[in-house]
Amino acid sequence: MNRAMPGTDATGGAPPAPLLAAIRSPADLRRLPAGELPALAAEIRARIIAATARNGGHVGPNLGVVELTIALHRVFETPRDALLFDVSHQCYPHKLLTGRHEGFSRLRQTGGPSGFCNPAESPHDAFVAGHAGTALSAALGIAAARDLQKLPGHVVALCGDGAFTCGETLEALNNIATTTRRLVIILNDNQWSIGRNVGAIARLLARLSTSRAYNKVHNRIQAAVTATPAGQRLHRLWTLWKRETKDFFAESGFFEKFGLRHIGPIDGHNLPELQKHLEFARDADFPVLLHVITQKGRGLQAALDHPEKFHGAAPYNPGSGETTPGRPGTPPTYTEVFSNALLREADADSRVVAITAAMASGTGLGKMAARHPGRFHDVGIAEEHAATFAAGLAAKGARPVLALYSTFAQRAVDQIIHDIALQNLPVTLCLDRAGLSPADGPTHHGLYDIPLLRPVPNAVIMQPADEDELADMLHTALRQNHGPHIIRYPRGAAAGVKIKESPALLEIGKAQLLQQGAGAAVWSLGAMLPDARALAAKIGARLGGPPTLVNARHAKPLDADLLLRHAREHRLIVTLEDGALAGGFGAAVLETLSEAGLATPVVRIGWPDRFIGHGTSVADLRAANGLDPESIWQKVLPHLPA
Ligand SMILES: Cc1ncc(C[n+]2csc(CCOP(=O)(O)OP(=O)(O)O)c2C)c(N)n1
Repeated sequence: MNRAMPGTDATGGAPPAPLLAAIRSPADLRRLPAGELPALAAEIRARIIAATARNGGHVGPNLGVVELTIALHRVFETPRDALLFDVSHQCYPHKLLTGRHEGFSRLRQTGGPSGFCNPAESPHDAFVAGHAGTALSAALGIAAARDLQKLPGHVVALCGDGAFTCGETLEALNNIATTTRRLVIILNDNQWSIGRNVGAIARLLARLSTSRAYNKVHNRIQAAVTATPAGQRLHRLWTLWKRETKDFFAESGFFEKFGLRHIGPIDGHNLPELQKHLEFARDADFPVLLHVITQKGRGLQAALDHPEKFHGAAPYNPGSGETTPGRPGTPPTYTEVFSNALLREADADSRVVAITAAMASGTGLGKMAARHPGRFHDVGIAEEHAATFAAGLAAKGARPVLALYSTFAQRAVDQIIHDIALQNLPVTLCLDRAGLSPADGPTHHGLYDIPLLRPVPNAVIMQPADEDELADMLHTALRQNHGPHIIRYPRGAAAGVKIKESPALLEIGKAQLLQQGAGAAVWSLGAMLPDARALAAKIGARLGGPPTLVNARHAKPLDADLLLRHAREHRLIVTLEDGALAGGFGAAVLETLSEAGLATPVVRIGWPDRFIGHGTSVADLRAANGLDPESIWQKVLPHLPA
């Protein structure tokens, strides 16, 4: 994994990095003279920019924590000490300092290092992460196990300010002081989640970080006192200082009330400062929260100018900041189609309210926020709250649309069951990235939404085969007086069909018969339709006549009438879905046939019962997991009627 691929150099086009090249492990870093560290930081930034410019990735978060990560590895000794990164999208400097710089140009590519932490990749990675808000709970568990076994070692959790909008972070905070005396929490405050951080906690942190203003004012008072004449100027500064200190000391009590010693804010780019404070935290026999102010995107002008775009960027030109344009004629993404379709619905119906959990741009809600700010809510990284909040809105007559990535919706399963479905409330859940997020990998693939939500009474689960159907499904869902209605769609370009002038009302639970044939019936869900068509063509050639082809539209409720008819009229059913097979759409087909006493053979095409890694492309991961066209054909072939 740490070898450069043929045709690429080991640094991926970054300038030479002699200091980094000599660091095989953090022990080498600790031997480096302090005077060399700024040059090392520059080398790390250059490597991050080179790799992300080529492969895409989390640019801003990583450029912001270079000095912080160097200081952490100077003070703590992984793997004896556990260093946990929340989300772990900011772990690139950590990877570069823990023996992974040689393969780093293959970051997020097939065979290269993952963009997130994973103990399977390195013993220096203490815990898997990709979802926000887990670091504190996991760190506390590790600390509790250490205490129980009387083991040596420190535990450090690095959490962004965005992570403090997660319920789980606050739940862990509530437990720390009663669980351990030795835990170091780094609050990496850059004021940004993916977009600007939101809510009262963001405001609280912003006020806390004014202690820098407090310091500045304090210094100016000192200067003014020694200057003459001080007069009014001194008085004005004095008043300001009092206000700042009052706010600061009042707010800093927030973390102290949880039993933590709150230190900071300190400058997260000042290595000696960082090292000094980290040493204090390391040696303390009480839990410490070190509040560190960093600049997201530091060292790349484009990332400083556009923090949201460069939170996680597609491949880009480091000079201009331009991302690589899509091929001309590429259809719009499903996200863009959803964004426009929602706007149309919201324009026509003032009950429509959009909700995001810190993913406004990723889920396409930016236009809604701009056009109907009063009907747009960014609740922070709080999917559970978002779902119950949507239920509350629906209970009082609104038509909430909750836009989440499929993988993050996993957080809200209880709320979808207990707060939405149990009350049959008309909430529309739009699950983007249903299917693979190839470069991000297992933490981000959206493969489990159907199995998680299919057993939920009252839930309707739809998946459009193209962008026109997505608009129809949203239109349809918003016209129901019950719910939840769940619409799932994948990352990336839609099918490229024309979207009708006005969306149509679909019949819930009805499939679309695309082709009546014989021998075998191919039932496809959503964006698997091109694969289903290709498979149907091969089956047709083999059987000497076309098979039946169906666009299922629904994973729940299934069109049982049509399915049972097909099971009786054909000798094989093939199902295709872009989701986990266990409990998925094909499983629903099997259950329906079994309950009707029909034994028609069913071949199910979907993702197997194992976690799927990261890779350069969907095609790579499909090929590696038996979902490429040839593998699909080989699975179906033995079951075709003679
Ligand atoms: C449960 C969950 N919801 C949404 C996301 C998407 N996401 C990834 S990073 C991020 C923002 C994190 O902000 P912060 O913790 O401040 O870290 P920073 O990127 O600023 O370093 C979000 C919302 C996620 N990873 N997990």
